[in-house]
Amino acid sequence: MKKLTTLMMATALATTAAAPALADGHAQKWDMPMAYSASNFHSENGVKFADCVREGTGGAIDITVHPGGSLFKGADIKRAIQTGQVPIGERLLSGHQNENAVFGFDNVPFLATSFDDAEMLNKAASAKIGELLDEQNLTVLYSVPWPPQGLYFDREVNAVADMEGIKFRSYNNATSRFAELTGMLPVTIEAAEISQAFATGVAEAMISSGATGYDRKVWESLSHFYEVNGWLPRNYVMVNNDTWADVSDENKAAITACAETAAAEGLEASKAYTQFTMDGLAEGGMTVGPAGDALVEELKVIGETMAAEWLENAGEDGAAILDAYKAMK
Ligand code: PCA
Repeated sequence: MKKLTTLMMATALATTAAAPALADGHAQKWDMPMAYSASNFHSENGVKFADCVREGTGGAIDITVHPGGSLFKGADIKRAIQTGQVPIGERLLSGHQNENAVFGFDNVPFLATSFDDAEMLNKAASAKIGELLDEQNLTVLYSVPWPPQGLYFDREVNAVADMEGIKFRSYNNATSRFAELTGMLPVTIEAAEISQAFATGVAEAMISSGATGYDRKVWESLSHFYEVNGWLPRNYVMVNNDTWADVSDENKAAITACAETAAAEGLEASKAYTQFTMDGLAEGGMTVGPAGDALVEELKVIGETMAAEWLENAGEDGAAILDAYKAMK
């Protein structure tokens, strides 16, 4: 008994010594839900961010990443952070265009089709996005783009007419709208569930990055990936405003520095993952290559319709983002 007490005391002392920054002696545990698979670059980047925060705050803030939609599904993560069910989490912001069309700024077809342009568009939008999210009790820590979006099918497709009646997996309102305009049938499915959806025929096509098709091994069900470079949607890591207000200035500075690193490293990982995952799709047996010129022309017409609809819905805020972006280009 005496031995055990001594051991416990020694452990307590050791713990205190290792974490001198903790005012009350306890680390704050932050659960961080993420929607995409553990092996995805966003999730790996999130784990590195959590490690950086743990180290930078001297152990005061201990973030545990829950990837793959295991704690909350993608669609529920933003609300969970807003309401304080979790202090922090990651979400594809364009999944919330129904709340405010401006949240879909990074999903306007053919507006920003390269990493450089997507970063510029993000610069043009970030102040407004930060303001809108703040009104929803959220503070943005960092955001990272997905690789360019291309079309996946279970068959060869050379024209929009070939898409008629195909069951199309969508991940937000804009991708559902894309399906409607191309004569496909949209069904919204989380990335974590697409392998199953394609295997069972619930879906036969989607628009996404090479990354998501690679992560979910879609070559088991799909045969073609057409590079379209339609847009580069972004994932946002956000913290609840009340949680953030309770963080000391010193720890806020440490977390902000980690967020800057995560934004920069996430961007580089996304770039590197682009070719790597397209090669992976080809190795899996898929036909991978640019969409044909005729198809691209048709997609551009549909893109114009979607861009006009977005601008109408996003109003003055949307127009201001477009103006700022064009001025930078
Ligand atoms: N992957 C995510 C969103 C964009 C992407 O490339 C998905 O398909 O759900």
